[in-house]
Amino acid sequence: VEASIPEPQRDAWKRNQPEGFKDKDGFEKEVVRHVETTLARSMFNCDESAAYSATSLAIRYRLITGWNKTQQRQTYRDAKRVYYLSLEFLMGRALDNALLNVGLKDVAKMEDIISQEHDAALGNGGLGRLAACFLDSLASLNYPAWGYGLRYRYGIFKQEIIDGYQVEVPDYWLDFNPWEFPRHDVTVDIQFFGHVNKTTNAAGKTISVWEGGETVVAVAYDVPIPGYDTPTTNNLRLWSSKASGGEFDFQKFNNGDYESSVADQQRAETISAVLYPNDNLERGKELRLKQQYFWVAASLHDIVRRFKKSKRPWSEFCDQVAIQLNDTHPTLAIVELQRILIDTEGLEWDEAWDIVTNTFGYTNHTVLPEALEKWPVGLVQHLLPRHLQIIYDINLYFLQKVEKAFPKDRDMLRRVSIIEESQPKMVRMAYLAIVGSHKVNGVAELHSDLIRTTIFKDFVQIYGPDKFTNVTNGITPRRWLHQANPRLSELIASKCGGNAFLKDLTQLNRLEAHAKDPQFRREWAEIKYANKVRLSRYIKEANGVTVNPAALFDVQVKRIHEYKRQQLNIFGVIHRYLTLKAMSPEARKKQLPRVSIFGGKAAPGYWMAKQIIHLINAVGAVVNNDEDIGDLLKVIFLEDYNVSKAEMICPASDISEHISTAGTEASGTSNMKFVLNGGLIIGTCDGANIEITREIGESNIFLFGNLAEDVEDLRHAHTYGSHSIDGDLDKVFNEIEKGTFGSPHDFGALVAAVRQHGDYYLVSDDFHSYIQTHSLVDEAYRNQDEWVSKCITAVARMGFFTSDRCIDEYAESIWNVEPLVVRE
Ligand code: OAK
Repeated sequence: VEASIPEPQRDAWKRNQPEGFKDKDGFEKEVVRHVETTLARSMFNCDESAAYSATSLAIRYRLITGWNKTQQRQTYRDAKRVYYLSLEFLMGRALDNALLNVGLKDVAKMEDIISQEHDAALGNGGLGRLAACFLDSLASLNYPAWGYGLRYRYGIFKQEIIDGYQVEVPDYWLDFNPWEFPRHDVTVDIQFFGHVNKTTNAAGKTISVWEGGETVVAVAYDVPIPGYDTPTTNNLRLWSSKASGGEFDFQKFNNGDYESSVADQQRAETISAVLYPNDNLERGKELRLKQQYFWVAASLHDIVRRFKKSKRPWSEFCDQVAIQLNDTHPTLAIVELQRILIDTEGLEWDEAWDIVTNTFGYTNHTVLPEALEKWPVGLVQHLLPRHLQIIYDINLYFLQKVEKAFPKDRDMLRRVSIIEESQPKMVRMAYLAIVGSHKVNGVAELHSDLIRTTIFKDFVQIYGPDKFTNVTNGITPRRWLHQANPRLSELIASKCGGNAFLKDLTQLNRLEAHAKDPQFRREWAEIKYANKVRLSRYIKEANGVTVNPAALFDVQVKRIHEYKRQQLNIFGVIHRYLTLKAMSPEARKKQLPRVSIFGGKAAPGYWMAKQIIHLINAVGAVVNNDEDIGDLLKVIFLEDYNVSKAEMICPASDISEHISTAGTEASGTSNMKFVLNGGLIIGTCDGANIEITREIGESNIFLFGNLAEDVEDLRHAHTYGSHSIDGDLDKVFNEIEKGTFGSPHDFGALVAAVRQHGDYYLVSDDFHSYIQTHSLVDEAYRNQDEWVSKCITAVARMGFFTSDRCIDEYAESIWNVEPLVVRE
């Protein structure tokens, strides 16, 4: 680092190294200093919110020093960097994570202060949270890496439940954000609209010049990402949009055209104003495409600028830069880099295209047809005229190759064309991403197999199987075990030789020897119970319902989606309720008490998902107040599920539900979080459930339901054969229709989806097996010693599911990058 500082400044730098605090006293002094001089408040009226502000300001000082050094080191050593482009980073809270990662967690213990922090909720669900886990692992493994995203003014909406219905409230989270650093000097002008001119350049070559019609400025905001117990603090750069030419156009303003001058400003700021709240769904809105290009163009400009500083030839670009596309949202980056290379830098097409394809990797996160991005050609033409030309050229050269390789297969060209010849014509972003990348990966084995054999099978024919690979998802054990469940983490550490397992999760296997140790089991169970008590208190506060912490806690928290099948769960709950009601009081006394806990947001425009939320709440209102039932069954919907709530909920679950229709959930990552926190799973053979089963053993998981390979035939039979509904499910429907849970009209669509509309998600086909498997869960839970042993064994075998392992796999097989070890 020292050598990277120019001579005249080096001496001053050496003499003035920031010192920071070294112990608890020094830390406290810093906090008080911030309360009094940064916040300009007296310690007399330092409330918890001010304490949070001052504490985070004290801690961030430590981050900044490590961050500066990391950036200097990475620049000086000029090693290959990874750029992770994601439209979502679902970070959650930063303070607790920062305390842990920089090693100050023991200096400052303060739950009340930590809980003052607003979640950074710049994401919808799995895809965004995965990006956040990856940033943690990249830094913790010392990879030189940057994240690039958008700085939304509003993250995912806050969910309120009013009369059982979801109501969306804006999430303005930027009031006080000590974790971001505006870089008003790092800006990029981004163009939209306009037209393309052909001119001749100095070398006499005809080139295309894009004259944009509107310019918006991208301003960088940087967020430090500290690694756990490493000297690396990486950077997450988020772009914010603002009008070019300052706040508003003074010329217009002075001419009296106030409205239009303000309108320009607002149009520009709108680009980064709000996160689209859809999970696994693409709605094709113009503003969304603007967001994508704005973010991608700013990021590429930044990456190219950094590369050019190194004065290397273009042929070395892909030795210095690896760019990962988190789903197809950043696919325009492929086109933008090609445009920069041929239009601005004057490279020949083939040379440029070689660089482009060697730079990009594409991760697919869904096979759901409604989530596969397509943009109308006319819209792309209007917004990005030069890019559309390049897309057509990319497609032309690609199809020429395909035609050569498959001369007799005319239909192949139609099928794989990047342009879908529909009315209107569409650009197929996933195909563009495949053609422009050197590797394509799915996120769990089944999912990677499915993309190879279904949605992308023609491309496997064309490129061969090696271009398609699998990297099974993982989670960071720092946040999802140590931070979320400190007592369990401590107990594990006591048997695994300290905290080393947090950096090498396979060391959890040392727990296995203790799975049957009665004393260890007792301590384990006691921690689970305490976590359930904590959640029960929260439920009492938030929902006003008293739940028994000794009951079996059955949790399903995730985005509400028909394919994730919360409807199957609530129908199962109704079935349980009816079964209990039909019993004699004596028989009831022998039943195991249960708490069914739901949580999750529905996309605001997803009507069926909102019906599901309403039904859950309606069932809760009846069941929770039924005196016959008492503690035997409680149904809870937790409002506004988010990352910090997940940190409280995961440690408190006995069983969690991962029950998607087989073949629809690409991976799932909360399944991993629940098992790592000593809970078991009830699930289908889908996504990462399959690999979790392989790792932890079939006897430690409750699998049920039809397999992915049977789904197509079953759906076909629903439509063309006779479709009979499961008898128990029929009884549930009849009860709903009797009005037991309020006006049956309200839930008609949920029933009709199964009875009349082909039961696309196979709820009826899986119902019997689901109910039976829940009986097995009850039975297993009665034997607490056995149950706890299963939980311990499962945790011991979860080492594979750390995001550290994922990142090493990406680094080795896709990015070809290495950690930057510190030599100082
Ligand atoms: C969101 C928008 C478009 C496409 C996919 C998603 C998404 O969130 N997919 C989810 O990604 C997670 C991380 O890979 C997976 O674990 C989930 O199964 C998948 O639904």
